Amino acid sequence: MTTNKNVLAWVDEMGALVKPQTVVWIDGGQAQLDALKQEALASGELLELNRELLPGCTLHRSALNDVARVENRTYICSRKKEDAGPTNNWEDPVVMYEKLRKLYDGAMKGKTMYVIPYSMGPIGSPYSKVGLEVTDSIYVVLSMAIMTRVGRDALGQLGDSNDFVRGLHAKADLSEENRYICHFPEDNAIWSINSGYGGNVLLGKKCFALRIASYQGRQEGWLAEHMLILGIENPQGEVKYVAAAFPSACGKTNLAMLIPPEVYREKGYKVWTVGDDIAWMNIGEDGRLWAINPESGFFGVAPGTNDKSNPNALATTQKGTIFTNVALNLDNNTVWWEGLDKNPPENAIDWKGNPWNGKTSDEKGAHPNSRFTAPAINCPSISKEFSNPAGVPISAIIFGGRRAKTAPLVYQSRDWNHGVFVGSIMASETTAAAAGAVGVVRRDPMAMLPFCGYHMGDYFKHWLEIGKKLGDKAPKIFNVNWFRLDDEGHFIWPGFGDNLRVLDWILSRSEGKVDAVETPIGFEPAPEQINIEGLEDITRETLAGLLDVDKALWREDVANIRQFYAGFGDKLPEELTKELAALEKRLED
Ligand code: GTP
Ligand code: SPV
Ligand code: MN
Repeated sequence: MTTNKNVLAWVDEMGALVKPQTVVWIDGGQAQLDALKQEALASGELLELNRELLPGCTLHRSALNDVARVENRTYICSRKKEDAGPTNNWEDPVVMYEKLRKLYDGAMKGKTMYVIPYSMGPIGSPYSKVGLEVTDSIYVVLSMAIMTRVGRDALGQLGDSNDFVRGLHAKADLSEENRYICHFPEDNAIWSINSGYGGNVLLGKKCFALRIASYQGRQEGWLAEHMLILGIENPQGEVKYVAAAFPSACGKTNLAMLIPPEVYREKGYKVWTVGDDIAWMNIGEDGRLWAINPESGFFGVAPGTNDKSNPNALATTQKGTIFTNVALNLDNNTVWWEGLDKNPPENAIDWKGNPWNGKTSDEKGAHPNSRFTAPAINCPSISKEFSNPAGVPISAIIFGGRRAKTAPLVYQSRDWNHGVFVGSIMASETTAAAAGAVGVVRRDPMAMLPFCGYHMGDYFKHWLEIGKKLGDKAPKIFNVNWFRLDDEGHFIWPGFGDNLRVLDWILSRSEGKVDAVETPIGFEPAPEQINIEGLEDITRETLAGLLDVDKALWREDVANIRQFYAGFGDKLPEELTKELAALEKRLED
């Protein structure tokens, strides 16, 4: 399929290590993918769902101990420990390669090794990059074919170049003690073993498009970010784009596909989805920041997705989708998850593969991190710029987390450097997207804590430098929090489609069209500047509460940030230390 000597040599080298019975190259054609799907159906790796209701859709169950990203088994193996920084696990590449080689040795004996060439980003875009993944899993092949542009086109994009990311994946025996997700940024390499869960094994996604790409972006002067990209079309037909970074399971997919509230729809507002998880952003010839979505599908959280919260996501999953770890409704051979509707199936199989009665069981039918892998082209709100090689120009950057208190509904940073500070102090309650405790507040700068492939102090510096290059063409930077709770523990803000009301203010501010109120943490709308027309339970007073800045809480936060910052040592840019001191000062009065 290719004459690229670098590619051929690398595939040979991987084959010699894992010793498969056969090697199959993925060409990207439908015939081959269909045949592989049949093979997976025959072996039980995939289950076919109702052909009329969910055409082309399948269900997959991963091993019970393998249902989320494993951050404690994820390593950045740069030559120098310092280059991985305090937020990453590190091991010397020589040591790690040696250890892993033993695990991979013969790991594909008697099996097929699939070679997947793929492009992250539209074919033909100067911002796209090519990767190769070898794997022993058909589930991985079929998922990669949804999530990325696989096959001959990707090899065409690469040509004779040696500039490709080398991904080695083997499910091996799924042993937890020997599960490793290792990145070698200086070698453009990713080695993943003993997992079959999405974020650990679809190597184009977090491993390449964030961990390796963030490292590349720093060398080459661009940004690889954990951000959704969406376009907002106003009644005049002008579309403005924003990029937003929220931690895992904090609302990127939902925001990216939002349906405007009725008052906005009536006026002619529309929202267009460009990406739901990752943005690669380059400074364009016009000096502005341009973003592409390197992916071609959505690996979205299933629970909570329904025809009210996210009808576009639900529609996207109705054909050609792989569901992972959701419940199977035996009555009609469809899928179910918590929050899909109020009518759980009685005659079902839960995500673990056991008989399950949704009406009587105390257990969940779907895993909290169960997912759908769906083609982006299915999405009713997909942007016509989705595959534009140039990307889309970004007017505003939005950071946000899941905070019960402290962070207000929205605020704007004072300038770019302050915006970088706001991103760097992001905090959020942990979710089921990663193994470990859920609901614990942790600092998650730019939502990149688990995904930055190098020292985070250097990452902040890189952001500051990009700001200098962008100058007055830089997007404005904001922070949002949809997750403030009332005293009874309910979300105060309705969220989802109504988040457009906040985006509306954000866009007006980026265009300098509206005033704002200065607070110690940044600029906020006055309560009457957020359009609440048509919202039943939200009054001006509720909004005032949502926008309230509790100085005592923020002072506590400052102390916590100072501790967090201390971990970066002298790599922490002075600009950020200054911003922290200035915030503290403003909180004093
Ligand atoms: P990853 O794919 O892990 O990166 O997650 P994500 O950031 O795309 O999160 P997603 O949009 O899938 O949302 C995760 C959870 O947050 C779901 O249970 C949603 O129902 C919930 N959620 C999303 N948006 C909102 C919102 O505006 N308000 C509230 N209260 N919940 C939301
Ligand atoms: C996330 O956890 O942020 C995801 C899912 O988008 S995974 O691909 O598993 O990382
Ligand atoms: Mn994500």
